Amino acid sequence: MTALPSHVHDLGMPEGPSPIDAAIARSIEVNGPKLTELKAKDLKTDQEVRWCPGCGDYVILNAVQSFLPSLGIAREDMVIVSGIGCSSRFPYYMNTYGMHSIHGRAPAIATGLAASRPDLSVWVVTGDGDALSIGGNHLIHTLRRNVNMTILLFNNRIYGLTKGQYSPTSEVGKVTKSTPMGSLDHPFNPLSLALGADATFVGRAMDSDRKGLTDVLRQAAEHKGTALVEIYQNCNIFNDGAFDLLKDPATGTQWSIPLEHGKPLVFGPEGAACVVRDDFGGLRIAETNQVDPAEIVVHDAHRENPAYAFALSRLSSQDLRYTPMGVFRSVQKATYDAMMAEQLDVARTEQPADLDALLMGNDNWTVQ
Ligand SMILES: Cc1ncc(C[n+]2csc(CCOP(=O)(O)OP(=O)(O)O)c2C)c(N)n1
Ligand code: SF4
Ligand SMILES: [Mg+2]
Repeated sequence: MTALPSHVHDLGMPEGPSPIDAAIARSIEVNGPKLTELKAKDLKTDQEVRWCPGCGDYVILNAVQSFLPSLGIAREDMVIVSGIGCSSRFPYYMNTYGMHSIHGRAPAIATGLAASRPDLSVWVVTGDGDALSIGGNHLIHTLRRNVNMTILLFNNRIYGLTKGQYSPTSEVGKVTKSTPMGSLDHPFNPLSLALGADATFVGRAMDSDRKGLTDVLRQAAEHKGTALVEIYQNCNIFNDGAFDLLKDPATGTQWSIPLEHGKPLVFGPEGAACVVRDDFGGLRIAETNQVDPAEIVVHDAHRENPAYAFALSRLSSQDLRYTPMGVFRSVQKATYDAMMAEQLDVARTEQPADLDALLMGNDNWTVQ
């Protein structure tokens, strides 16, 4: 195998301050520390919020506005890029920089921004249609490149903005305006998809669970590289109650598996159920009193091999039974933006700039 050139990182731990530290340092340098003392109200805008009353997007907006100030980043150093959809109206309601961009292209636009302005805290807000239908290709390539940004994927399992067509996360058999006899498509599991692209940070949270959502957001924000957070979001107009099985206190504890790094995967009323390894390298659910405690899997979000996190993502079925919630995977790998900056430094310092030579290239002919 050819050795990497000296200016290219191998896949070890990235060096230097985290993006948040860099953004804070710059913000303090430019604005002084006082401007970073934000409150949730400082992040609200004067825009009329156009979501339907009762939409899950409101609670996510509130959670994000309450949480972001704790990062200590100035408003002008935060950017929220979205695509198209109800969820993608998010930047209007955040008093930060932002861009309501093109359908499915938010990760591409955010990639350009994050790569050229590593001092910024870059966030993408997208929906299940925006991210996984028209934007599927952009999403997977951003994840594999590990560009430094946090992607919030609001999954309501429906196209909300266009009034209720089925989406790539709708269940098989879903009856909608565009599938009057029931959807025939097998849905994407967004986290399995992301892990298949070797995403370095993958998490899942519920819109109405302020504590759980904030906890995942914090870990995602601190991550160096692309963090994907799937947020189950209720669309009370076109897909109401989609996540009630997990939200209802009577059933939620039975079917949700809380993920905490270093803790055994025991869940359900009185810890009656647990996660153990199956015979084929995957995971399966067992009754806690039927297995040796040593067999119970201890959650390790930092495992380098994505196979474990992938197996976790496959525990849940379309009907949401056995749904892990929390951080599935959080590993460090060199980021695209840092490596690109290094290449640019090398190009600037080691190779004299010669525009004519660049335009002519190495191979050219004169046609007579
Ligand atoms: C190029 C293009 N194709 C299709 C549309 C129509 N369209 C707008 S939003 C949307 C899907 C939105 O679904 P999702 O991303 O799940 O967002 P939600 O409204 O559910 O939050 C579609 C198909 C469009 N605006 N532009
Ligand atoms: S259509 Fe659904 S997702 Fe869109 S604003 Fe209304 S409730 Fe929210
Ligand atoms: Mg949607």
